[in-house]
Amino acid sequence: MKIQLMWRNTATLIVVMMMVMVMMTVAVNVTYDGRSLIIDGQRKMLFSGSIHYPRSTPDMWPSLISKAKEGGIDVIETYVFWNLHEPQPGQYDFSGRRDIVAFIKQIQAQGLYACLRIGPYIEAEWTYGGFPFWLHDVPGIVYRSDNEPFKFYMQNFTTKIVNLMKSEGLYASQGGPIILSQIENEYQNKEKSFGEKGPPYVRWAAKMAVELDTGVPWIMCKQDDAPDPVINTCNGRTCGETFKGPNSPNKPSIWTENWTSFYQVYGENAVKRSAEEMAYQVALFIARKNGTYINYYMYHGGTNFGRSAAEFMITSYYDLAPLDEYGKL
Ligand SMILES: *[C@@H]1O[C@H](CO)[C@@H](O)[C@H](O)[C@H]1NC(C)=O
Ligand SMILES: *[C@@H]1O[C@H](CO)[C@@H](O)[C@H](O)[C@H]1NC(C)=O
Ligand SMILES: CC(=O)N[C@H]1CO[C@H](CO)[C@@H](O)[C@@H]1O
Repeated sequence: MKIQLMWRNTATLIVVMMMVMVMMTVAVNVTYDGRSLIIDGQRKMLFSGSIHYPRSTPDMWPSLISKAKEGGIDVIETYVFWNLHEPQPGQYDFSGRRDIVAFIKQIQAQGLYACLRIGPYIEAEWTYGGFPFWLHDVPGIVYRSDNEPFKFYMQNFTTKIVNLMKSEGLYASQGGPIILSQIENEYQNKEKSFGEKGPPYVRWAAKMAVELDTGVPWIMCKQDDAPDPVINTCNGRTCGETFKGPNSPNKPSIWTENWTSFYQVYGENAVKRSAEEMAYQVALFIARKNGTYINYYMYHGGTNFGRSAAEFMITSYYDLAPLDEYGKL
């Protein structure tokens, strides 16, 4: 009896110790140089895949992520969807499909890294590009420009998300899975329309993000002049040909959106892209552009539920990605 009890206590102790060891988070240092991202002193060649948490249901997340892992993916990339999280100013919602913390923790549980693309303007074929509609009623607001009311709300939401991630210990610098964050999104495409208000906005956005002190690098996609230390990255089908390269010899070459297919609009055909052609472009990007991080956009597209799709978009999103709308290979 006594021996049995001792044995049981010892077994319990071992189990508890193992649980503590698993839960003990080890801060990981993420830096970069001209060759690659460097994680804990090791150079990394990373393959990443986009999965947007609100385009599937939480019960699908574990299997989507594990199938991506089986497919050789190291990093899951997702946008953050402002209008889902702040439907009214200051009223936040992180329930159900909006539970970004649970999504990131699932990525961590499966031993993968995460790239958090906060935007908070994300486009993403999502209604209003992710902006909550109430922004429209803020007096004097001009979106995505050197405009005080806009900058106030952009900083407010970005800070909210960064603080949420920090409070859950989700940055790699805290032992979490997030190794990169993104600010803005393909802004250069639109920058000219803002005239002289464009460049100071880019500088402000970069500085604001860096000052949030996440302990991991920031990126700006399709922004050739991303201010230091923010890394400029490439989006497109043929970055192995088109990317002008990092804007400093100290920044690595990163491809944040490699379109595996394309979004489909009403009345048009699905866009197919062969695995061979994509593999060729990835090889070119590595060989010619010193590429060390490649993200497949999308790895799983999923569903535009309710009225969340942008105009003309069908409810199915990137159904021809490696995982189809329902998560099948
Ligand atoms: C965001 O703005 C609200 C007021 O609308 C304020 O209560 C809150 O503290 C701000 N949050 C941050 C992180 O600045
Ligand atoms: C790739 O790296 C080599 C060696 O560091 C450098 O000479 C070259 O300019 C780089 N190419 C690009 C496209 O950045
Ligand atoms: C320039 C361009 O075509 N950009 C697209 C990149 O991909 C995202 C997501 O598919 C779209 O939102 C952009 O319009």
